[in-house]
Amino acid sequence: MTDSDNAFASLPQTWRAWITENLERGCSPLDMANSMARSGQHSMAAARAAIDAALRQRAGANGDVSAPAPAAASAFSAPRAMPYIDVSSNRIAAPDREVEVLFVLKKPQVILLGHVLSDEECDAIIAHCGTRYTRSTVTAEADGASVVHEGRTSEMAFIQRGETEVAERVDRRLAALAHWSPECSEPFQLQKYGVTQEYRPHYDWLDPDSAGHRAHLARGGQRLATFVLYLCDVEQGGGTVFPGLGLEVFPKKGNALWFLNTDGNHQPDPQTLHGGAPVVSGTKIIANKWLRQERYG
Ligand SMILES: O=C(O)CCC(=O)C(=O)O
Repeated sequence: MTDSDNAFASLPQTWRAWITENLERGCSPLDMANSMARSGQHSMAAARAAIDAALRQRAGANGDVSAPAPAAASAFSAPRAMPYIDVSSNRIAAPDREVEVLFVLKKPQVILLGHVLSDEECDAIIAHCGTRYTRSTVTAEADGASVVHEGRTSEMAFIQRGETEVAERVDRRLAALAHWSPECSEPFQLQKYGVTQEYRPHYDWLDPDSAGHRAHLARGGQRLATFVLYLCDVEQGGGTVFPGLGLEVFPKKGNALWFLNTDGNHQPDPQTLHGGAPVVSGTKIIANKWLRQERYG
């Protein structure tokens, strides 16, 4: 047995069982290494070495002759694909529309895009959802259920894939802008805020250490990036705020705010804390689009 194989074999039985079980469930090696490191019982390097060794052992047991040579193989060495917006020019030619780059914050990446939707598209999406809104919910950490929360007082409505031509068109446009398959994203979620309504600061990424979030991670993986589409202007208040960055973006009809929720290894980025400030006057309607690691639904 080589030293690197020993990294797995020398772990206590409970950790070996945990690694084996989670690999069988298809968990991401990096998420697993992070959880091991967060337990305080392993360094990140030791956790990665143990998971690599377990993966090699599995490949050997499955007779996988295509598995890379043991010493060189690592589940952690390859950079992972990320959605991205090409901001090398001040205007982006999406397939059916020219979009403006209004600002770029580099780290964490936050980009404001103008003219992403036409006024008619915004109006059509709002009209399509009509009166179907219900009180907004959040994902419960304990069991993943959708629950009403005092920190999110808006109302919400969903547009399923294929439900309306205009949403499909915008979906394809966003996918092209983000260089990401439209199938690796959640359906549009509309949020409507009346006066005083808000969504207090929170993260969009799903926490691999929360049992409730794990159920959602199993369906499409992590939320890598967020688009917030502003479907109307708001008279006063209702900005999208990033308290840790000192940044507030005010809604403007047709604009879209983009931010990455993870680092390049698909790990949650704690700098992405954000929220919807209370509306002071008027109504705010946005559509959220979350880009996932894998095909969703
Ligand atoms: O209302 C906003 O501006 C942000 C909304 C948001 O963060 C969310 O719905 O997750």
